[in-house]
Amino acid sequence: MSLILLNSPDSHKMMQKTESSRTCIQNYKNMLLVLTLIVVVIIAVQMYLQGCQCMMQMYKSCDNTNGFSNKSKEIPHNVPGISSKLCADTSKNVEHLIAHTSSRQNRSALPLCPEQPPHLVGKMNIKPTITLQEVTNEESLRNLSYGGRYAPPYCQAREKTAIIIPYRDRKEHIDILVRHLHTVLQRQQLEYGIYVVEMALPTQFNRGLLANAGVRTARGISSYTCYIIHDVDSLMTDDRNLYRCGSQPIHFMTGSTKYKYNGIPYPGFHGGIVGFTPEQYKTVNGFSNLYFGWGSEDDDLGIRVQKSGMIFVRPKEEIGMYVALPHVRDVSNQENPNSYGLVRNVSARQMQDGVETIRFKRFALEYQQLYTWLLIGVKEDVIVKKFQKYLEFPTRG
Ligand code: UD2
Ligand code: MN
Repeated sequence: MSLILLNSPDSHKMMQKTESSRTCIQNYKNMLLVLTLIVVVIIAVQMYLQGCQCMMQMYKSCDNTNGFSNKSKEIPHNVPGISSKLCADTSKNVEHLIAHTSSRQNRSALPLCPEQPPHLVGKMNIKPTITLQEVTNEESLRNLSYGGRYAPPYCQAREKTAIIIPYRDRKEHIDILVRHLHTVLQRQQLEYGIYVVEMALPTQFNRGLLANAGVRTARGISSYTCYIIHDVDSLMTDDRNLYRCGSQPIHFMTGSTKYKYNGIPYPGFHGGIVGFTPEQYKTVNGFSNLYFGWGSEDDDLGIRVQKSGMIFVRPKEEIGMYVALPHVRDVSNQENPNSYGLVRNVSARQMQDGVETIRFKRFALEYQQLYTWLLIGVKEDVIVKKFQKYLEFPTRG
């Protein structure tokens, strides 16, 4: 049957038709192929670009800062709970944070929050025995974004504050403090982020250096307008003590149960909680990095402020009262034998020893639910080497 058809004129026409429809189908197939290829290329380029971004964020998260060799880039084995996987996990959180930040890009359309936050309660009933249950306000925790960040939903905050908490091994304290802060700072209508800055063992604790590392990290994450360095064990008792900055550096504490609510222990006292604008912090060059162990880094800071032509201001006495959570002296924060000498030569080293010259290695940066956690490592001998002559001042007694 097919042979007969082939020889007829009709069969010729049909063959031509079949041939042209084949060509048509072939063209169609080619077009589809080209289109698919284009889509695949677009997707691949996008994935590549995203990959680069993640790698950059991962690198940032595990970055080391100033002066440490590449050899010391690995996470040391003696840091409890830290593994190299942490960096990958951290980068995931960074993506959330980026997504969150971009969803906020239209904040500038909101009206400015009122000068006086309308929902403040004034004096709060806080006791040194406060429990986790008593301090927890679920709603304030639900409002948070990754890394313990918050911005008022209906108005533009007047201040963007980074709370920086030098920290080591005070789990009960940090759990209570951050919950208390989230409740109060949201009532104060601040835009804020909380940074818990921890120092890896075995180095003696260094509160000033941790504050500087916290500022360096926070300023790389967002453009804060106010840095507040905060003890882990001090809770504000009056929410009119606004965590904003001013034209002069602020010492927020006018008294504490630690000092029997009896004012500050001496006139030049600047311990507990202090606040600086980025410009002020830069001008005084932050804290000294040389105070390993307990004591006097706050006095050094007071001298820096004074030598820079500024003064520390405080809120009204009744507003600046704090409750101190009880503790004993920490084993890895023994009284610093060099502090007596160091506070006597602040201006000689102020500009070479501070936030801009700090040397530390970033072991981890994690955007946790209630705060951003930073773990750093430092080498005391590397840090003090250049300043040895200042440590050799005769000690007390
Ligand atoms: C006073 C000051 C404090 C600081 C210190 C001397 C007050 C209210 N505070 O605190 O600002 O000048 O003297 O260095 O007077 N930390 C840890 N883990 C440690 C050690 C310290 O988390 O193992 C942190 C924590 O944030 C703590 C802060 O460092 O609140 C100060 O250390 P402290 O509480 O042991 O010293 P304290 O109470 O004498
Ligand atoms: Mn304390």
